Amino acid sequence: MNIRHTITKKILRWVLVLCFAGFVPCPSLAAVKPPAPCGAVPTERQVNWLRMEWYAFVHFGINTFTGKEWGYGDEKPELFNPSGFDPESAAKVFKKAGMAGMIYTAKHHDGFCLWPTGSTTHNITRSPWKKGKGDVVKGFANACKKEGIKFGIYLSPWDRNNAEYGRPGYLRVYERQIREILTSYGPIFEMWFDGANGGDGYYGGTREKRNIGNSDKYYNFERIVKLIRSIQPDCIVWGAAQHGDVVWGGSEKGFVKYPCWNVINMDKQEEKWISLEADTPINGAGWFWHPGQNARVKSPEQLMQVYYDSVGRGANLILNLAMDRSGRLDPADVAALNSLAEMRRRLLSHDFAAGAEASASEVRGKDDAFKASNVTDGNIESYWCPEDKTTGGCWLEIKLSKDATFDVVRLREQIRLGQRVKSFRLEAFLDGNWQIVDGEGKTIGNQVLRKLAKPVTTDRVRLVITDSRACPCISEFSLLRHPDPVAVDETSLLCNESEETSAPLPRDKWTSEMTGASKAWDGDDSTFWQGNGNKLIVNLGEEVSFSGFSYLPKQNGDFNAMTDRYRFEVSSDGEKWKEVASGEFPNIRANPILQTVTFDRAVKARFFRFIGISSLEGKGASAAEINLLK
Ligand code: FUL
Repeated sequence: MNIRHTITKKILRWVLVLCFAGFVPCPSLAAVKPPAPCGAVPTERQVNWLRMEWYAFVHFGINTFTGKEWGYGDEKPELFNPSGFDPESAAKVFKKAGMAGMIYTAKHHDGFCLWPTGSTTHNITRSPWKKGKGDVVKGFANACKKEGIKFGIYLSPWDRNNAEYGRPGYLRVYERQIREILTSYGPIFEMWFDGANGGDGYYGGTREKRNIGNSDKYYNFERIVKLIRSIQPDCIVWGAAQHGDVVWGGSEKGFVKYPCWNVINMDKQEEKWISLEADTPINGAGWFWHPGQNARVKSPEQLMQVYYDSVGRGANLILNLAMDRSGRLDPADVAALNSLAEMRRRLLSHDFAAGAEASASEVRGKDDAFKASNVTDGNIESYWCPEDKTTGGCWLEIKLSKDATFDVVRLREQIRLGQRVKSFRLEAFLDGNWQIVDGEGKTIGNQVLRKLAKPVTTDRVRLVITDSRACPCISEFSLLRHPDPVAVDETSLLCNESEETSAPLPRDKWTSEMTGASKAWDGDDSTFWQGNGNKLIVNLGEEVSFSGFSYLPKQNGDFNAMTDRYRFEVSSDGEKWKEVASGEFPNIRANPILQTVTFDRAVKARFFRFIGISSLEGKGASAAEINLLK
């Protein structure tokens, strides 16, 4: 006891000597305390997730083989038979692009399970692929592991195949599926619980509409989240009626609204940290692969904008690349991803502010732990911070060693202390004055990328915090340059042999007696035909042979009379009609993209009529564009 006491005293004496000599930071009693957390703070799991920034989504399943976006649930398992499933090349593409991982649709709304589950017979063991011994989930899990990227799972709660759906029996099936996924394939970084519950489906052959009412209540997401936490506590839960960690960003176009808050129930007792994820397909054709989709791939500039509007607003981005019928990524999608990845790399490759001198209107307790230059030290954890009482009117200045030209400013908050900043502006010292170069800044959060109206050349820049929930804690202040567009490899955009593209037929002879009908074939996506009745009758002007049609829903964001169930009929005289197709246009509320319908066989007709059986909202029918396909 005495010996220990003597040793402790000796150590203390040495520490004091070294402190005074300035060799180690002195743990003085007057050490300045860091600010208290403000409101809800993220868990370690959420912080790690936000640092991932972006990752891939892969839609691949029975829909890949039927050309649908939502399967009805009655699809035959025999349809699933990829000729060259190649998860390793896909994982390599994602890794090379700098993506942190991928999420795979192990079960979509059609209920077909792409792993050998014991929960239902509607699964991959019934498909001819690998003589029923295949496991797509395992293929992706192993490929991701090999490439050192993370792996996550989309498991649709809505199951249009299961006979028990809508009843307690299905909940046991679903729980078993979750358990199997979480216990058989190594670490799962995110579980994605889609919110779509469309109603009708096959449901074991009953072919009816099943309404589950309050989905949170039916699925009991609270219990599901507890189950996930008990098996894989590091797994991010997406959706799940806000019982999880992350929610939908509110669009399937890859943007989140700005200002972007990572807290819900702000300033209330039950304030909770929940981050946002923005999802979008890299291809305008939809989430699943469709023949001819290479013509609809988004341009690198469009995708870069998506990056600014998601990651650059403080959310994460999940970018979908669908696999085709062979089980490989579409070369056009890969080329677009590579160009986007190159643009992103160029944007982030040079920070003019790295290591630069910085000063501030004040530093908390004048303590170096909170000094201004923490924002240029490249360490995401260190931060500048003023006194507690300062919640606005403070500034942070960066002084570069020489003039630099930049047009993107990246800011980060130390989110472990909560999201605080409510508004800010950016100023540059130009022609001997401080001039505002961005007066519209609102939230910062994990990061914000502010694209300036035009490039600015200066050696002094200021961030002025105008309002904050509590004293701001800024961890990074970077000055970047928006990259020039990176061209896409053109050869990838050529049609590959497996793609039976359906070319639209000319529409110059079309006529109709219905008011405004021609707006459905004027080649302008922004105009549309909308009828109080539900029929669009068109005279083709001559007999035409065609084997399908395409329908573009209204693009103006108005769901009134937006047709979501249709019947398509043809006639040679405009009097006797024959139905050639009927069905649904799935998911058009969230994703109003071009819908393509292929008939069983080609038809010859002089008239067609497009009948809206139901619409998303209100009465009537509408179409922005209709085409007949060869
Ligand atoms: C939506 C689904 O309905 C789509 O089919 C797609 O899977 C998308 C990612 O989520 O809610």
